[in-house]
Amino acid sequence: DIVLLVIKYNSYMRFSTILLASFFSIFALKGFAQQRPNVLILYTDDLGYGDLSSYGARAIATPNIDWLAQNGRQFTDAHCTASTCTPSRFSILSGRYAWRKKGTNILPGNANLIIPTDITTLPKVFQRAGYMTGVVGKWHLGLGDHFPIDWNQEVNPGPREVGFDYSFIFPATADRTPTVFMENQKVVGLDSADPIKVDYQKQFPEELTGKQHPEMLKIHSDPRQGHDGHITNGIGRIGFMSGGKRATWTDEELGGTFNTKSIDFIDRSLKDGKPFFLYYAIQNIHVPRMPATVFKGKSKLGYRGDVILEMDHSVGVILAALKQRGILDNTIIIFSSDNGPVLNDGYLDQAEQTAHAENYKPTGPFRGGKYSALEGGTRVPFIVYWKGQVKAVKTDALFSQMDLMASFASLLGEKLPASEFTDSKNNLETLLGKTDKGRSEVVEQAANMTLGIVSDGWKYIEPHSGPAVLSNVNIESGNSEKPQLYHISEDKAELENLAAKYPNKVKQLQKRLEEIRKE
Ligand code: NG6
Ligand code: CA
Repeated sequence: DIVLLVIKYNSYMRFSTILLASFFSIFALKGFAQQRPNVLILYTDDLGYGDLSSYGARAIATPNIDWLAQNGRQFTDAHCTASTCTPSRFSILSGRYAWRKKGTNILPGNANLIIPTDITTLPKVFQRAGYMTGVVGKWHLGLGDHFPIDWNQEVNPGPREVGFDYSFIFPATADRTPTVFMENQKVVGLDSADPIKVDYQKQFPEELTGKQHPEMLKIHSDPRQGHDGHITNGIGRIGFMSGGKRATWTDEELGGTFNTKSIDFIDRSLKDGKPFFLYYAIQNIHVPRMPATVFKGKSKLGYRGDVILEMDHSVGVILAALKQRGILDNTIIIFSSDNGPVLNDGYLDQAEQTAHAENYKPTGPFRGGKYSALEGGTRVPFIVYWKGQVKAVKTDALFSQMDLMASFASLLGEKLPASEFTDSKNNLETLLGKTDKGRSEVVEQAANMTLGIVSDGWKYIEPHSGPAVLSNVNIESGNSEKPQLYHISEDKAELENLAAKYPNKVKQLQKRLEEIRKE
């Protein structure tokens, strides 16, 4: 009897174990899928190191981003790869230095896609791991593969071919035509009776431009800097455009629209039971700075300050949405910027005057800014939040946005193909605060293609001709005919050129830069 009982018991156990096991394996997989963290990158445009109260700004308060900084890991030495937008975005998405590839500098609004469609990208790493991937906001990486782009059809290749399941973007910048939204690579609100044409050389006969009709403008462009082409919503743009009257956006609605589209995307991923990867490329605080009406006049810093407040509010809206859905704790949030700050970038919006009056320094302790080879060009705010996983401790570790690809691949157990060269390094431990050791070196790219290298506390900037100050934007370029060497860990503002004093250090860094160039 006992034997029989044992046999019965055993077979019962075996059966129920099989049942339980199959139940658990389905369940466990599902559970695993649900537990894998969502990843949200909040990538702002032209936000400087000194533009956040958590990074020392006094004339402005950014409570939502500060909350991320206080409860997450705040980097003080993190870099975008370039001091302008297109190359930095190329790098964060492809894990490669943009200067390795021709034609990756600031793109016009009618350029073709510059990210090859056959390479591994940051969103493709997430796709391979079963994530739903999306991009919302500013694209500025080109669209299509032939010229001219037909804006009245779906434009391929684009974000989808780069690895995004969903896209809601504007093609280039807010100051470039075409001033339209595109959802999954089709213009939103397109009217076939009013087809869209874009040109960057010549004006369309029926078109009104800022140059000819300044009386139609609600914000004036700086005559030295153009932005006097097509008029949309009382603002002159770079480039020309005809048609698409119903499709053109209103600048004041950009922030709210992108927030809504981001949250809709998050909801779809929840419905599908998939973790999400969202690259939310917030269009603020790039020119034309045209805050939502409720933010106009809210800061002491003119429209530039107002759009910082609006951008911070957007972060708050997204945080609240995640919290409401119970997924804030299981979402890794990264906040950063694509290049350093600029006050006058083409429109007379009082940014310079108000900053001056408030003794406001958008680059914080650094010199230079957007376009520059100096540190203000690429050292940007960088915050990582992940509840319970990332300790709320500041770090001085050197970090590059380009490393997100290899680091997330490591987190997700995805291998980057060995045959494919990338510059992206697995620095997951640095990202998540397991170590304070960062990269040993990083290359910085200026708008004029000057390269600099930061290595073990030193920075070398290669000689380059050109003015020391970019007069239109009033930013120090970092140009010098002579090699520059700074002890950057001590001399943050790059005030004392030590090249003559340490010629061997100069040689060593020159050599290293050449090696990296040839990799
Ligand atoms: C510059 C524009 C500037 C801005 C920038 C791109 C002029 C004189 N200036 O060429 O206004 O649009 O390109 O900014 O045209 S970025 O953040 O997208 O790199
Ligand atoms: Ca930018």
